[in-house]
Amino acid sequence: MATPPKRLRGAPAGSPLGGSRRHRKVSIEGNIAAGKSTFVRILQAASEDWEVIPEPIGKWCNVQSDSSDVYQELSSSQKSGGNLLQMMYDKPSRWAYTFQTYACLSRVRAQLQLPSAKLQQAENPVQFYERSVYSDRYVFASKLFESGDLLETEWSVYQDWHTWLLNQFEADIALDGIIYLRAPPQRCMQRLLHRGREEEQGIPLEYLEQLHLKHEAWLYHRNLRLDFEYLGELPVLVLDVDEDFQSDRIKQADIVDQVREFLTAL
Ligand code: UDP
Ligand code: D5M
Ligand code: MG
Repeated sequence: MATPPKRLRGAPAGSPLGGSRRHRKVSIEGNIAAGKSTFVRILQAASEDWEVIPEPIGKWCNVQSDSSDVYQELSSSQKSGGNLLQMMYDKPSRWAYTFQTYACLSRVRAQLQLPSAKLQQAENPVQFYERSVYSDRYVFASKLFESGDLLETEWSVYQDWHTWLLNQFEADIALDGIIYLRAPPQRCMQRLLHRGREEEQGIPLEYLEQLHLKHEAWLYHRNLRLDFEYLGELPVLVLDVDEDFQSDRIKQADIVDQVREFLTAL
């Protein structure tokens, strides 16, 4: 199911960030362990014109300082800022805000990433991101505020800088479309356990259910109040990924066809 495009966004043709040919920017959204990374690997292999920017989860699990002179003199234990993902799951009331600042910084960087030289030569270049600055806010931060892990003041401060920052960068980070990988929370839980990422082993089904409702309101029912005007009109392709697609070549080909069709309309 795809909603029709109402308005074109993204870096204008000829902009330094857009390259000589204007590339499309599409975010892949979905619950934890819905299958986003698996999905983008399939896209990466499907076309020379498509480039994937993965979620920087490695950075969140091993936070590093910068490469200043002071940093060079630190011992390796001093250098490691720790596993922020683990810290957030262990004590969300302490670490949720810090996590949101770092997640958003990584995503802004990702969404500003210039297309590779190869992509700049492509006929119909597309960059796919695993999640976006918008899921950070409308799925995770919003949920963490509702559960009391972000305090009222933290949530206000977060929204203030998030809106300001994205408005400053809008021309360069704006998306052209979203692909929503839709799966029941129980299926995501099954995949999460199968993946076995250590930091996530204590996640209860209830958390996935809450995140699912956020995704549904935002991308399926589309009745979430959004602070960025263009976002409400952005084309969304909804793909049902309840059934396994990782080991089904026919399903994968069908998914790629649906993505191609979606892209032609952007
Ligand atoms: N997975 C699966 N079948 C699928 C898609 C994914 O078994 O059709 C598995 C995948 O191998 C991984 C887990 O589900 O072990 C979560 O997938 P992924 O990391 O792609 O999810 P993400 O968190 O990135 O959405
Ligand atoms: O998502 C990677 C992991 O990171 C998963 O445990 C969810 C978590 N995550 C991602 N973004 C956020 C924000 N903004 N807040 C809190 N937690 C977040 P995966 O879906 O497994 O690829
Ligand atoms: Mg992933």
